[in-house]
Amino acid sequence: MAEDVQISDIPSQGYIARSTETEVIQIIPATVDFDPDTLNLKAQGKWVTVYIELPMGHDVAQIDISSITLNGAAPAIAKPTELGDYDADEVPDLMVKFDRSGVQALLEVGEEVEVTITGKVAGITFDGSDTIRVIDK
Ligand SMILES: [Ca+2]
Ligand SMILES: [Ca+2]
Repeated sequence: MAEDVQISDIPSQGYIARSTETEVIQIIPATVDFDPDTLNLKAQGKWVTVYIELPMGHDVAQIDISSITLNGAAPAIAKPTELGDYDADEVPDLMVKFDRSGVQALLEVGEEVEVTITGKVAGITFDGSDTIRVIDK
């Protein structure tokens, strides 16, 4: 497993360095909120929603929508997206949507299911995850 190593001398950039066996990759740790918090695999719906926040020094407006995937597989939908501050914490966020059935196909029932969002902002990879509940009834 790759380990996350904090680089303490550049905290304002909010980078972490992730070491693999062959290289060190610069990753921006994103804050991700997957909505809904409880996903019912039986429920009908068109989309699920994800809000992405980046650490200071990175601009969510520069996120390349086409680079965003959920669990490395489901691509974000090109439209609609929205820049805003949905949780009113003064950190700008980007809302993206994913095809609901495509996401549901990737997830299994569980009380704590991790959903990971990765993508690129200004050419640099970011990732972040949220924990949701997945039910099937
Ligand atoms: Ca959530
Ligand atoms: Ca926010």
